Amino acid sequence: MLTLSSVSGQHFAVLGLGRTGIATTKSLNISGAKVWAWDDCKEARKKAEASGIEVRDLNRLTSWTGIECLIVSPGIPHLYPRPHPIIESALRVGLPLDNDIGLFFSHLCKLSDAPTIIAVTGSNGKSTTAALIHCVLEKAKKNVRLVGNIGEPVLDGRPLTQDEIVILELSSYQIELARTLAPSIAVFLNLSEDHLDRHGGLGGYFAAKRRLFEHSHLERGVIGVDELEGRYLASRLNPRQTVKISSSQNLSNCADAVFVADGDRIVSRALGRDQGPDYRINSLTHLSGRHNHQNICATVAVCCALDVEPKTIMTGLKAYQGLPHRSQVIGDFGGIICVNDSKATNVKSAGMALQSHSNIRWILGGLGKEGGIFPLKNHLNNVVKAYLIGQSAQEFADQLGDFPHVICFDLERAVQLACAEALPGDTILLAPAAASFDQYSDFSARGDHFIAEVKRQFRSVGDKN
Ligand code: UMA
Ligand code: ADP
Repeated sequence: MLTLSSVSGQHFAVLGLGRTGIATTKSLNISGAKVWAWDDCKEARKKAEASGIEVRDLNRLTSWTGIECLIVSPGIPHLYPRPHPIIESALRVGLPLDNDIGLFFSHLCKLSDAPTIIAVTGSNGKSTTAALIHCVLEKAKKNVRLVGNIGEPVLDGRPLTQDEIVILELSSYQIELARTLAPSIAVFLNLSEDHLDRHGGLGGYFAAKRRLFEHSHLERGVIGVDELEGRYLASRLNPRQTVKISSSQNLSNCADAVFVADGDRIVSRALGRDQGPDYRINSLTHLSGRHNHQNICATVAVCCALDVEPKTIMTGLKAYQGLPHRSQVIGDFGGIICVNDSKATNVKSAGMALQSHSNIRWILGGLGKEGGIFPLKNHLNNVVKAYLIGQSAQEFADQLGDFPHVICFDLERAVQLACAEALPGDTILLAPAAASFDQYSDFSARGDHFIAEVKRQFRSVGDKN
């Protein structure tokens, strides 16, 4: 647990007692601050109380006087689609809102010997890129830690040391609410539609991500310029601080990109010319696809900024083990490949998955996002049949029209049917293009369930044979 400077004796309110809220409350408490914490879920409150946290119903507060700030968990809406009532009440009296990320950076800004912070954001590829950077820097024998949206709250963990490099994955929710942001290296991978309800549309979503680059501590911005938003963001930064990366096949979009994926290699360029060294990526079959090449480009750019040798970068890329629930091959069951891409929670990432396999029996659905799966209608060439689950099943079925599909509602039924109908050479792919919260606590619970069902189905087929 991190001890924060300058909060001793202050009084905070914390809303949400999931991973973030628990870690934040404990960190504030050990730093000498008083905390009143609340969660709308009784179970979460009980768990928090059992670990010594002072739970107080913030809905019933008659006055916010004496409270410094309301610390909000990332999953709780503070503005759109409508603010949580406790936040609305705090805003009415002008109470500042902040989060664990803001507290973390505010603490670092007070240290004379702060560690290096690398922050990674983007609509897709954050976790993969953050984990890749971590893997390469470990190979370079740096003292590294990987935290943030990837699952480890930033205020959890051992005390920070000056020689440390913190790789911090940040979601738009986390960036938007943080009152202080001060990474020395920040990465923007890409932007596509996601979380639009929480940001009042694409403009609000992009504005949230941009905040990561709007401060004076930034030494290096690594920017994916394959979309207009990335090119715009790069144009706002000091060119000497900016490293543009591209995995686009359209070179006119990236004439001045410094690291470019051209299929087989990552090329480093300056003034439109190849400068070398090249990074041969065709052997990295565990990081295949244009989307992963974008992640590799970002990793190379960050590690070069930290003066890691090209040879060590390649060693780290080769050693990368992959993360569960992202293009995770569960196995080959008599010629039927099963892939768990539960983290493909939006249209763009599901589209990447559909381009990476053939003869796909596609399991999708959940808590659908604005626009549903309409843009994926152009990516169905590799799909044999769709198996629809979750709240969005009917909406997605309507959008698929006469494309072969079946409404299964739950994952158990979908896996059962897909396994029964699949032929050798087929791929059974979970790439939901939707959030998981209608049926699961999160994407990893959904992915774990998929893996268990696949194994169960093929075991029972094996038993019958
Ligand atoms: N809660 C309320 N009232 C509400 C809504 C929620 O009290 O109206 C309570 C819930 O009962 C629960 C708590 O808030 O007890 C959950 O808070 P949270 O949703 O912020 O979740 P945490 O456990 O704190 O996890 C968060 C991130 N979750 C979200 O952003 C939704 C985790 O990212 C992150 O790993 C963790 O902090 C540590 O930093 C997950 C995620 O899905 C992986 N992120 C999204 C994504 O990647 O797309 C952004
Ligand atoms: P995030 O943390 O941003 O959600 P992940 O690395 O966890 O990203 O990957 C989430 C999903 O997006 C997975 O389905 C993965 O295959 C896909 N993906 C990974 N990198 C990219 C990228 N650069 N562009 C588009 N999709 C990507």
